[in-house]
Amino acid sequence: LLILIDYTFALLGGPGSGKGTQCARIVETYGFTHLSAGDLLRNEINSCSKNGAMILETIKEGTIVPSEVTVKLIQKAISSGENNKFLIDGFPRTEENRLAYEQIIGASPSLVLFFDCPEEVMVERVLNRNEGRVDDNEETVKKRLKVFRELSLPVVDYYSKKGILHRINAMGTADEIFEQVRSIFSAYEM
Ligand code: UP5
Ligand code: MG
Repeated sequence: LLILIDYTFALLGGPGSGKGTQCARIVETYGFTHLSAGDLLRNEINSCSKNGAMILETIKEGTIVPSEVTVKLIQKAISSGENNKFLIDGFPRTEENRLAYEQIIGASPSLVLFFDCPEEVMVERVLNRNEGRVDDNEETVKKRLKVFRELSLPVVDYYSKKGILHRINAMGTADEIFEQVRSIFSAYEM
């Protein structure tokens, strides 16, 4: 199976760092297809799929769903995407995720945006969100931050060494953050 992808940009950052918010703006301005790994997993819970119960437990714990499950959902979403420009939001979040993506999809992101945000700001945003997410409580947020530090930062480091990482200061207003995103995209002549 060959999937032709023109651009795959990954957005990484801790819980509440603003990935989803900025993705919505990028979609509006640049016409990308937004694939949030977390949303794909939450859809699986709601559609009562065979993995639903396992995914729910994993998200409640703030740990990581087995790579194969997530990669297959992303692969399916890519093949039914409306265009060939994808924003992969919140994935890969472990080195194992990254390798599974490379092996199964046979590609890697062409650019990675890292939303760098102090932990206390992330916690405040998540706890104020009020969208009824099972993982938006103090206990789970602490676990999500720990997982981010221990498992996701090495992925950020990997892309940084590869020279495709752009660090974004994720503090400030959504408008200010989008200005930074915009300047990166304009360098790509998007
Ligand atoms: N907000 C946003 N920007 C703001 C700003 N500049 N100033 C003030 N407020 C701002 O933003 C969070 C909140 O802050 C919102 O209320 C927003 O209005 C406000 P949002 O844009 O939603 O941040 P985001 O980075 O998307 O935060 P999210 O909580 O979605 O990040 P996570 O990475 O924690 O969540 P995700 O959905 O990606 O994953 C959830 C769980 O799924 C994981 O913990 C894990 O268990 C599982 N998962 C996997 O196992 N594997 C995967 O590959 C992906 C997920
Ligand atoms: Mg999100």
